[in-house]
Amino acid sequence: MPDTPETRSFRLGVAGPVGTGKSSLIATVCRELATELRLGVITNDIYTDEDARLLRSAGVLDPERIRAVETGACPHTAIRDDVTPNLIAVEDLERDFAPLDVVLVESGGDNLTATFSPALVDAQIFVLDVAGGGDVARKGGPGIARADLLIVNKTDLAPYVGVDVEQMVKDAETARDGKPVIALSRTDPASIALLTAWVRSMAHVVRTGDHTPVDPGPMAPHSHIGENGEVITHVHTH
Ligand SMILES: Nc1nc2c(ncn2[C@@H]2O[C@H](COP(=O)(O)OP(=O)(O)O)[C@@H](O)[C@H]2O)c(=O)[nH]1
Ligand SMILES: [Mg+2]
Repeated sequence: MPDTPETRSFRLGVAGPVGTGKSSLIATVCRELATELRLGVITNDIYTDEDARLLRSAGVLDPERIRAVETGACPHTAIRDDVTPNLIAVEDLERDFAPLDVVLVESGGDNLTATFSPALVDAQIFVLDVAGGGDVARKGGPGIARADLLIVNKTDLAPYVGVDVEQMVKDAETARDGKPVIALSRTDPASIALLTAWVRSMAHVVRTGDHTPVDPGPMAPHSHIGENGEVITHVHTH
């Protein structure tokens, strides 16, 4: 079924390394915006539907609006190179719950440099956390430098891991040429309000056709451990 203005949602990717808080951020967005915007969620997991189950059990959205794509050994392939299973999942969700305003797509998150193809999402958030170290933002990479929004998450943990949040945000802003950075914690309502305001305004810009999806760029060469324990090393050329 072709996209029509009635069924096409704002597709928002959420990428970033494992454990930085992508699922939690999606749960927060659902909790805050589910009465205002019609939402759906797609998760990408390697072999399971763990993230989808976690989000369903959070009780922030009708469980039927949360679906999982199982990606196999190389989860970023499903958000960059062969986005077909994800596109089908998004379009199915859009059709089953038409009309949806926003579909959030969570990446499998195996790699610091994995980002979404603009063929799959209209805009993307890249999530770092303070526990990953204050210098991560300075190191850059396509998601950090060019995602539409960068989140420095779990700021409540900063005192315990010796990270200066203000400095980390400054470093990130320098790496991003002025594109937005939000220091976020699920315990800080003011930071959550900044996040929801960004989602709301991006949904509006996408709906009015004033946004062109941008590819943050190819990821660095990297290796994985395959299903049978073998090491797979490869590059993505686009
Ligand atoms: N202290 C703190 N922990 C958080 C926050 N957000 C998420 N977490 C925790 O970080 C861990 C990983 O979160 P999750 O959302 O599963 O990360 P994902 O792998 O990126 O999806 C979980 O134990 C969450 O409870 C936060 O703002 N503050
Ligand atoms: Mg997750």
